[in-house]
Amino acid sequence: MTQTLKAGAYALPLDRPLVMGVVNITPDSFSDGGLFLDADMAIAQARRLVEEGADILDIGGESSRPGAEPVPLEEELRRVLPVLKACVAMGKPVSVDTYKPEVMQAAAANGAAMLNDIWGFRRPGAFAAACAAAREGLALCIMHMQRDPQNMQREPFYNDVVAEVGEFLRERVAAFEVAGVPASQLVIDPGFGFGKTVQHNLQLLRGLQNIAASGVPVLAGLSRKSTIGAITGRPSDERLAGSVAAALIASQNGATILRVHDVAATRDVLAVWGAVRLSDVKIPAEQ
Ligand code: HH2
Repeated sequence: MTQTLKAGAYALPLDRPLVMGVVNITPDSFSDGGLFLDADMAIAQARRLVEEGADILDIGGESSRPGAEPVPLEEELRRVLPVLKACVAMGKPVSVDTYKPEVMQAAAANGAAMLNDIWGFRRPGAFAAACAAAREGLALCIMHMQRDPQNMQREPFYNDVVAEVGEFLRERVAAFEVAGVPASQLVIDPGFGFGKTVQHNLQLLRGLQNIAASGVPVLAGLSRKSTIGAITGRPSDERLAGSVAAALIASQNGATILRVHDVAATRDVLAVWGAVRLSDVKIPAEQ
């Protein structure tokens, strides 16, 4: 039977990787900062991503790039809520990227299908807010981060990054299960680039199967990140090919949700992989 992720009104089948399109309503995100700060621009971008085939939208009002400044609650709500409402009306599940319990609450009340927390719901009040949202049917994405966005890239250290990140995620899943949230509403994410060196990110990508072995769906976010830049030598707006390569490898190694800025290209790459992997894919008649 196909595994599904329960996310708000949606039951998302996980028999093929899902593409999560990113909309950052921020002035300072590392790859698209300032492009969609205006609500109308953000909504237009979300519509574009849906047209390109996004299965899920992920909207965020605070950048988490290394050294980013926290955004006051009122400002985050002001950025996120109008865009959330418009995206919900597009008929796709919408995830809200936040660590603030008040934003989680507002997201649940305004139709979000998922909460995505780079802190793994460890900030004060976040776990309780996430459990309450899960009782209303929302999915929760638990991400691993070493330290915090201010300090995370100052000499990250692990004895065994795959084992330690896997252990952290298993513990968080267990905590939610004890609190009554079923694994069918949970997603785990190793947090590429969050308190990790390029080597750590590569080890995690190589060892992703170990993290996926827990059976909880894995989300991977490598799109345009500095690891792709370090490998290719390219600035963030020229990392498309590197990013889709990383998304493909993540899928092959067990990721079922790919968080990306470039939806169309990612879908094409995954379609080719799916056609090779699955014998029952319907290919249009040859031209
Ligand atoms: N990466 C970013 C933000 N949120 N959430 C999850 N679950 N996984 C990720 O890898 C992840 C995330 C950073 O990317 P982006 O949103 O493009 O940049 P910024 O944080 O600067 O807005």
